[in-house]
Amino acid sequence: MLYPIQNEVRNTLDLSGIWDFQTDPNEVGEQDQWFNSLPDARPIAVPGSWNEQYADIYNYTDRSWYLKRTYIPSSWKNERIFLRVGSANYSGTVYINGIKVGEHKGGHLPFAFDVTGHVQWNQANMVAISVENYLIQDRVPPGGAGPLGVSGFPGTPYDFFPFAGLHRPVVLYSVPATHIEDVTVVTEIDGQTGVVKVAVKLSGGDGQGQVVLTGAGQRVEAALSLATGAGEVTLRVPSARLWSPGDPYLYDLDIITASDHYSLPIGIRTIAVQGKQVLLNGQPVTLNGFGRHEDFIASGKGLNLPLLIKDYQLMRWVGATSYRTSHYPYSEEEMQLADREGFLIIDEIPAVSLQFETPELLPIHLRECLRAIDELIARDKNHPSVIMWSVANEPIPQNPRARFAGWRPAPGTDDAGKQFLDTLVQRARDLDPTRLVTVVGLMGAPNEWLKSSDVVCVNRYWGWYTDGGELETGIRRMDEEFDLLWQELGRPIIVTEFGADTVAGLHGEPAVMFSEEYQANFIRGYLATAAKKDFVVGMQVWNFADFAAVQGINRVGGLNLKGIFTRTRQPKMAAQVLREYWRQ
Ligand code: BDP
Repeated sequence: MLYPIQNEVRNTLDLSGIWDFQTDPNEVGEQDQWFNSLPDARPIAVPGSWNEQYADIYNYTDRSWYLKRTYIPSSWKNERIFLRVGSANYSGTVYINGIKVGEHKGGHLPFAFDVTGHVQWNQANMVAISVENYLIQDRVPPGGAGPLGVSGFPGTPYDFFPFAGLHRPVVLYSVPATHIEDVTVVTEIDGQTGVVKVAVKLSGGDGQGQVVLTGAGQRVEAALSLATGAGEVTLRVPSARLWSPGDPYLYDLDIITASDHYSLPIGIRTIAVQGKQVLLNGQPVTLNGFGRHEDFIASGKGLNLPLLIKDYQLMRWVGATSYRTSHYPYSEEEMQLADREGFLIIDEIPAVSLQFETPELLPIHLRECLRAIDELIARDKNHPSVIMWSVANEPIPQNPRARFAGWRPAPGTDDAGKQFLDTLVQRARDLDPTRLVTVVGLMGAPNEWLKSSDVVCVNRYWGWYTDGGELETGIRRMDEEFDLLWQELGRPIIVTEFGADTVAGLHGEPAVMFSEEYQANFIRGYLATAAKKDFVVGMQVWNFADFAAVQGINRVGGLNLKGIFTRTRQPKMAAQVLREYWRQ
């Protein structure tokens, strides 16, 4: 799933803009041929969620149709043409000129269909995409209420708004008939030398190629044999300039074949776990930063480029160097920015709030999760910023709340979950042995479930969901639990979530819950405690910014207010605490 590029042999035609749109609550569109024209269209922006563009469809997540007319340049006539959708949440069905070319399920990963045989020359082409985000159980993430108390309306077991629509660009692109279909880059370090292994797959055909790496005043190249339609070559880069947050240096990699040319930026780096530490290029690193969301006013989960730049600037301003793509893969444009800006990313599939108690759902959820892992790794495997795959966020055991209070289940209760999660971890490792793999754990969930992770990632809310208002007690419990986790699991620990809902502008002396002071103290307390433990290698605050959640009694104004910044990106007091700690 290479990112489409423009060069002398490849073309892209971005269809971002205003499209025609209509909801289809009665599912009549297919039968009434809405792929040709919509009976009552209104304008909508692509990319963007539909929910915040019109008030009457805020809570609507069923099927809707998008239509756009476009010409295709006649210079593309002898090329292969694909229609690529960056993200249709949850499922997208694509038509061109009235012909259905394919359907994709899974809301945050790109898909492309070959439309070569269906395009019209010298007249406009009608592109239609129907999208639905039914909140039903046999999906990942599943719809319907869950046991954690975050459910509201619309019903979800997870704590973010189920935005729907075409969230990322829709692009037509052309490639030569015989083209480079896939590129996999793996880097190693041998003394001062960077070792860059490049594997290339052709779409069909064979031949000879060339791989060229340029950067840092050097040019290294090698011939590539693609005799069987695929080939591999190893480049050795003397005195390599390594990629790191302090110096996110990117080399240009060019792959040239008889008919095609593909380029991508690459970083030379390694990542490993050793004892208490995570090592980047052999040196210990810490992952200080955030759990985030793709979320903003009006655009919802739609790609919003100015917002990306702004958010990176704010993350730098507080001294963050990492984040997790909670709770689904983020846009490709964002991953490219992370490479360039030197952020360390935990890249997560949408397996949030899964439960394992309904035997009929297990194989369905497993299949969806495995597909998401396959597609995510295919998409993001060449990003130096991505150092860890997260295959689940907060899988939920039986009786989660009772477990906080010390209740213990009968032996075997958690086995189905363990088997499920271990299968996901193993899949990620098999596909990509060069990165770390983790499962992000819920408070009270069995530590058994974390045993196969390379790094122990836990979300903790001592002092908020438990011991609310008793911050000292909460922080003491965190302190004790850190030691227990280390004793039992013996792996470096990252707290991938900790935080407190905070109403910007609400102050308190004493610092009561929801005040800016409470959040500031909460974060200071956690950071100070973590700083005493050499096996804690990262603290990621929940959340970077306030974000849209479903409506319910825990979510004032339909928002989760744990942001360090408000939804409009103004800092709360806690931002200064982070600056003190992280910019030292
Ligand atoms: C955790 C979830 C996250 C929630 C957060 C919270 O992983 O998605 O938003 O707690 O409650 O359970 O704020």
